[in-house]
Amino acid sequence: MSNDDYTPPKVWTWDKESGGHWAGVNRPIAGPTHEQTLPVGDQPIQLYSLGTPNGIKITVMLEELLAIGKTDAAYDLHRIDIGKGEQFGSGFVELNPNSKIPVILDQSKSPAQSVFESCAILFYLAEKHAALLPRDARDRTECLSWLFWQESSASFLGGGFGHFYKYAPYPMEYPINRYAMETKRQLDVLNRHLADREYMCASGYSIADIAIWPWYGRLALGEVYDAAEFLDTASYENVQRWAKLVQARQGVQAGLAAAR
Ligand SMILES: N[C@@H](CCC(=O)N[C@@H](CS)C(=O)NCC(=O)O)C(=O)O
Repeated sequence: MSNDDYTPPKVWTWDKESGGHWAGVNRPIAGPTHEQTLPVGDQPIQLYSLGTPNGIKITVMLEELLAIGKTDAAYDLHRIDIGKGEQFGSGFVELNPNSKIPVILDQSKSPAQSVFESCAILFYLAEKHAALLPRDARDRTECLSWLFWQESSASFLGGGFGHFYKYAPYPMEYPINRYAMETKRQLDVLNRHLADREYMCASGYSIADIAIWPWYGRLALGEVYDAAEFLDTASYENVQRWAKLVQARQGVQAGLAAAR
């Protein structure tokens, strides 16, 4: 296998030996691969997750809520080993047909409410607790714009740049160039936006910061994909300042520790 000897076939078929870090678990079909009942604890929130950027969002959110006295945010964290394919267990797929962490089950509702997609979980928890999402319509709209920005942008960073820079079976110049360019453009979007504000939204710290920091904040600080030098993240000074400000929060530190 090399960079230049591939001609796409007429009809794509699944090459199980395609290599790369995730070749053993990635597949082109949905649905469960095996029976597996999920563990359930006593706390109101059951979180099925892992210490990845999307997983960290939720432990940070829950720890931030606990820090402001929202006792209903107490949670049991059940680790889902995505490297072993636990996201394809029947119990997990029942909660998230998309087979990706994180997922929550809110047992304080009757019947219990499941929520998947990390930003939907952040929004759900912010609504439930009336916290970390501004009430004012204008501020709220701004905050939701950045929340949705994160969700659509991170696939270029994670599935694009991170995949080809870190997980692909061998380095490929074209996709690395393509996704490094887009990642740097996104970092510049953030850098310009943060030039005249402390946090992502004018109203203050919010779920937009909680969604964006585990990806772009930690990338800037050299903690995602070991790519800080390659992407020259030090040059994004406003992102650096914001990333350190968010990182210093007690809830963020607690959320990181829990996710580890
Ligand atoms: N858009 C989803 C993405 C979730 C996602 O990609 N989760 C990854 C880990 S960060 C996963 O579970 N991967 C397992 C797989 O692809 O099989 C979200 O924000 O919740």
